[in-house]
Amino acid sequence: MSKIRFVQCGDIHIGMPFSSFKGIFGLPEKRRRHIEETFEKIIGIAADTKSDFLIICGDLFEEKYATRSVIENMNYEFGKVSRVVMIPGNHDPFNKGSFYHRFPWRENVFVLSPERPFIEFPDLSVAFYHYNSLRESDSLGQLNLQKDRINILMFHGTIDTICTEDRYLPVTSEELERYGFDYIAAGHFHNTFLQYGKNKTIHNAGSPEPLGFDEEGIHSIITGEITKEMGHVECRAEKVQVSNRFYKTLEITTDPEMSLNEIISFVRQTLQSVEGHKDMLARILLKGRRDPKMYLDTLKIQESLVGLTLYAKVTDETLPDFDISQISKEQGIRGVFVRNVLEKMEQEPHLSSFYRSVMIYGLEALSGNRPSLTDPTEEGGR
Ligand SMILES: [Mn+2]
Repeated sequence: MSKIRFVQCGDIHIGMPFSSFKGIFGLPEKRRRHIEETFEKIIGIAADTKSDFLIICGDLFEEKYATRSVIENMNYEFGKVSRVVMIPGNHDPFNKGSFYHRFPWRENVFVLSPERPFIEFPDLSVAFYHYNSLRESDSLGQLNLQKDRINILMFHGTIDTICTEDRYLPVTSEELERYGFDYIAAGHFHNTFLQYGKNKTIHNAGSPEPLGFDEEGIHSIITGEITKEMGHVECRAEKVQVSNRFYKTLEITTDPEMSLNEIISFVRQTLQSVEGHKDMLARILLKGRRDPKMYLDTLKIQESLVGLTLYAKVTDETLPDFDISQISKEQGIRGVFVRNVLEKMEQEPHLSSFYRSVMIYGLEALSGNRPSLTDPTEEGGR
């Protein structure tokens, strides 16, 4: 009988620049420290649970940004666990001169790559294979898996996703499961999924420290146990949360009767009602209607939130509450504009929602405010 205990993670992205926060003093550095803290917590879990393996499925660090001293810290931390098996990802590829290639990793650290696409540990009856490298060398056809061993396949890439901009090494779950591996440890997707695929063998840990507003909610790693006896496999895998920090988008609806200070206190209350708000990175979208004469000072709102969250960005998406019928009777340019748009709406009723936007944005421009359209998005790329 063979039995192993393990911790699986991936997509930690140590050294991430957090360029979307670059205008905010100290925040990118703070977020990088958060990632390192989370990495150290994972090491702690692997050590405390006496796991035989820490399995890291790519994107452990940012090859472009990670410094040698950060890599040295990681290598030191690896000394606290039994064995580490890791594969490169698209953010830390195995190139000549890359840290995977040239760094003198400790003896208990094993990097799978085109130079070493598989490794066996006869003492525990386990073997690890690297899908990406085996595919590169066209040798998936000659695996010859030993049935009495626990066979684990490691993979970094996109599974079963056809329509996405981010298609790094796309494969189907069928293809991954075709070779008869007992457990498939995947990375690249930043969300967690367990027991995926027809045979339920595919497990993706996700990013343990969430990295942006496209990764909202609580993130995890996987801890598990695999037992194999007479060819029969028993596998237990579960999600474990390692970081309390989370990203969240909050939509807050204002109405035209509210003063700026009332909006501020409403936003503060909403933030404080979120559990764990001190660990939150919040994106606050102000929606609804507002008094067209009021200047909605988003910076003032933002400043009022300091200390309530790790980060808060306020975006004004409200629409001014214009009295259209009143304005249509005016003599000046506003009156002419509104009368023209109303006439268009009547002629082309199927375009009425379009003309309604024309009306609102036009009136806002005429009242001297710059119509606020939405923000450019946060940094992407898994
Ligand atoms: Mn990644």
